[in-house]
Amino acid sequence: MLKTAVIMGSESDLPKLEPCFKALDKFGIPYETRIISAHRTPTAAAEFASQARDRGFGVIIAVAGKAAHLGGFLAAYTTLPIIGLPIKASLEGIDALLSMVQMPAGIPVAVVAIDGAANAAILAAQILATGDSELVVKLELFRRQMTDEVIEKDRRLQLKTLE
Ligand code: RP5
Repeated sequence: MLKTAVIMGSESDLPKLEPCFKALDKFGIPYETRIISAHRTPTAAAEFASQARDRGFGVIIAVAGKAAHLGGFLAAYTTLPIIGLPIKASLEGIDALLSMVQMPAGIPVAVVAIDGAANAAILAAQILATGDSELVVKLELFRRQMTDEVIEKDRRLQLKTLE
């Protein structure tokens, strides 16, 4: 199976990533986690992105806060899909969201919600699932479980309301 790279701009982003790792584990997706900064270690960032496809990665999650140019920087060096995960590190995370989402035409970065770590992993799974039927089955099961949970919660609420 193709791997997912989770690249964060700083160690300070790490506490926000638990739901991302949890979801990748749930889907059995192999991943590599790195701290690589677009401005503090730009050579490492360029090198990682340039080699990522040959190293067996299928998608890269770029995690960053503030002026979050990491996703766009990595995207400049690879044609792999990049998922931007904007982190709330200042200005409620709006700075990071806009920095990631407003890529000029030609070099896209697909961006999830501010601190939307679980969705970054689920989107990575959906991208990888285009070439992996086992992953499709896991995603469908995940959807069914989510639906069942909501139905069950609704049922319990109805019972409570009738009491
Ligand atoms: C970004 O700046 C990082 O992704 C982090 O979210 C933010 C703050 O970094 P630190 O100053 O905490 O290292 O590069």
